[in-house]
Amino acid sequence: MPRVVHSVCPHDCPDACSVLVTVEDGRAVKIAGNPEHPITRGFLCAKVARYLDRVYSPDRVLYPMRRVAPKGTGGFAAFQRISWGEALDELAVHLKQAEEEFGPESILPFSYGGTLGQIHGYGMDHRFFHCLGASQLDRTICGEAGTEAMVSVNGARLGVDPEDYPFSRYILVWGANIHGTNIHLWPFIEKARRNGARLVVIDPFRTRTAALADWHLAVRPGTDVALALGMMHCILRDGREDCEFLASHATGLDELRQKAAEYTPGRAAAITGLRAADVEQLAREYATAHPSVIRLNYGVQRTENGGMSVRAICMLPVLTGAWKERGGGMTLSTSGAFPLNKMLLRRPDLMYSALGRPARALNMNQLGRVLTDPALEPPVKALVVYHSNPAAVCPNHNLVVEGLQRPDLFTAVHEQFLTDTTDYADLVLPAATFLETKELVTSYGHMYLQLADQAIAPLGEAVSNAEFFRRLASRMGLAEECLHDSDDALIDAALDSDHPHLAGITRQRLEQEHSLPMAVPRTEDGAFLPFFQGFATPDGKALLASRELAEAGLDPVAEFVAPVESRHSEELRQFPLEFVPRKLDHFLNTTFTNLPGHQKMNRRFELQLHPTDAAARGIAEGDRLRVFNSRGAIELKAHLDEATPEGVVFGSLDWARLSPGGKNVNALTSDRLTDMGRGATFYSTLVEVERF
Ligand SMILES: Nc1nc2c(c(=O)[nH]1)N[C@H]1C(S)=C(S)[C@@H](COP(=O)(O)OP(=O)(O)OC[C@H]3O[C@@H](n4cnc5c(=O)[nH]c(N)nc54)[C@H](O)[C@@H]3O)O[C@H]1N2
Ligand SMILES: Nc1nc2c(c(=O)[nH]1)N[C@H]1C(S)=C(S)[C@@H](COP(=O)(O)OP(=O)(O)OC[C@H]3O[C@@H](n4cnc5c(=O)[nH]c(N)nc54)[C@H](O)[C@@H]3O)O[C@H]1N2
Ligand code: SF4
Ligand SMILES: [Mo]
Repeated sequence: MPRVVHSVCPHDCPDACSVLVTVEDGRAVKIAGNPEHPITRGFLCAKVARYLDRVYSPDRVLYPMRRVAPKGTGGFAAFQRISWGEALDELAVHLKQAEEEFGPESILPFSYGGTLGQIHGYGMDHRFFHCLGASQLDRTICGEAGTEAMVSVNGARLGVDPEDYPFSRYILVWGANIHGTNIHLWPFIEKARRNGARLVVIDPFRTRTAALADWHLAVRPGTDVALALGMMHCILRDGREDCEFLASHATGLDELRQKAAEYTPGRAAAITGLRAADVEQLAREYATAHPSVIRLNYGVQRTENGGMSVRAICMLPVLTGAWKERGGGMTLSTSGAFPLNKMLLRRPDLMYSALGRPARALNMNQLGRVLTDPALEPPVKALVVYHSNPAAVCPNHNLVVEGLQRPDLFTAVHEQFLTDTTDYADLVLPAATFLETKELVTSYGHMYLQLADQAIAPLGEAVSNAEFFRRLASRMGLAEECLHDSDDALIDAALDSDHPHLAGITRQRLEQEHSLPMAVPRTEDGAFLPFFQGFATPDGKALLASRELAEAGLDPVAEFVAPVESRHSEELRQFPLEFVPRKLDHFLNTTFTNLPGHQKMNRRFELQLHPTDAAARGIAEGDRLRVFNSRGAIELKAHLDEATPEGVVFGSLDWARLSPGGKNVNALTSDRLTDMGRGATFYSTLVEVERF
């Protein structure tokens, strides 16, 4: 008899879908979006709709393996199958050896977004490494610049509930690829449009969403701060600000006024590549439509200016008082609605028992430097990678590879497939997929906490992340009791909180109901107005000017600062094109890149450029191109498109081992960090292009 199991997609995606898995004789035979879930609404993205191709792929890593060929070679032939016992012994020996010779901080965990599950993604592993006293990983590759910037204005990671979008009359999608990365918001946007809302997209790339919008503004990458300040210039000049809301809900208006005065529409236009009339029109439309909502995602903040850009954008709904209305305000992340007990779940206090202090934190965006810096004390000697693919996703790829090649570095990778990173692994351990585990899942795009039931037994000898670290802790003889907690005990720890948002939410209830809305305060008609009662700052007011930023040497309001390389005329002459190495709509970062069905859905290995830039270089459609800068060179095929802004070119993220020439777009990106949040600056990259 087939049975239907309630699961949840834990991949790095704001939608956190409720997934129904049909299981027959222990095998998953069907996967579908839950029609009863208010956000999932019965459909999955094209990637996960084909998830069974992934679970049952003949390429799955199903057994522990030890390297038998030189580092840098991949494929199953480079490895020999061993038992879990042998694998754990080998790993334990290397961790102990590193600890004894160089201290526990010579061990570095490396994990990120393979799963956002609370138990397997960020639970038991943290306990394990804290207990050892291993280095911490500063996990800033994705959204830290934007998060810090948003919090610097609003005080919290809260935003408009997607279910309130239909109330909006003006939707400004700003550096967010809705159809690619947040598809479950689209039905709510469509509903708003049926109710008369206007949809405007600000994105240098003509995404599918931009093509469907009422208006698309192809801003130059990294210049959004100037656009937002230009809009605020017009709004303040025309007296369209909400004086009453500002008086009661914000500080720093005078400083903002002075700063915005500098950003005339003409100046904003010159920086952003838009027309002054566009800046004027956008400001007028935005400030006069009510309610208005801004859907920011993380595209804006992957630039050197990323923090300042998000900060300036966050000021817009404060200036117009948009937060007062249902369907008004902005959304970058809703993750602040889930106040789980992370202290109890992750046990950072264990670091103090191990070291008497917090362990050092190494920035994941600078993995190459971390692994190759001769001055780093202690050096990293053992690297444990799980649910991440650093050899593909980290900036400055060539330096990362140089580090991973080090013969004295021991690298273990817990994975579902042989990836770019396993090409450098000494040991590969088989990882379970989400169908094979029980998990607690939050969201950064909606307000439901969900529990995923295990649908099928792990394939082969695969184990979940939590189970991997439980086994390793036992093998290393770590007596700390909490390292042996069951998945249920971990879930209970996460839910063990008096926070009002978690009122009435227990594991038992989640086991029965699968998905529960967070108990955030709502108005009588059910609206969630995150900041109407006051912002989440110490004095309840939005900070339009920040003393903390001034102390850190940044502009206290916001300011456009040109990216480092474009300030050097020699660099600019050699590498005059701005390169945006984006994510693809039918992969998830580099997850799914190896599956033939998914590959067919994407346009891959292309450099999209404007016909004028192509003509200047004698490039025609389909030409083989060499794209290069001082960090590296890659090979792509020319795709000419009129919708590309002149001077800007686009590439996309893929596995390096599958890319022509064996290098992916991150061979070109730099490991410079964002102005706020120590984030990655993928979208501030300069290149030149020539025909092969
Ligand atoms: N299909 C799919 N879904 C995904 C992912 C995926 O790889 N594929 N990744 C997941 C992850 S990890 C994340 S963090 C989210 C991210 O979700 P998004 O933030 O939506 O994704 P990005 O592609 O980084 O950026 C969004 C858009 O910003 C544009 N952009 C780039 N630079 C700038 C700029 O300077 N200014 C402006 N205004 N726009 C700019 C890009 O062209 C892109 O279309 O998506 C998640 N969902
Ligand atoms: N050029 C460029 N680079 C980028 C980006 C970009 O837009 N452009 N985006 C950046 C962003 S926003 C992010 S978040 C990062 C993402 O970087 P990563 O978090 O490294 O994401 P993925 O490349 O998807 O790799 C995740 C890996 O985890 C594995 N995995 C999945 N589930 C599990 C599990 O449960 N257990 C274990 N052990 N393994 C699992 C998958 O097979 C996959 O190989 O990439 C960043 N890199
Ligand atoms: S990747 Fe996103 S849209 Fe696709 S199933 Fe998972 S949560 Fe839903
Ligand atoms: Mo991300």
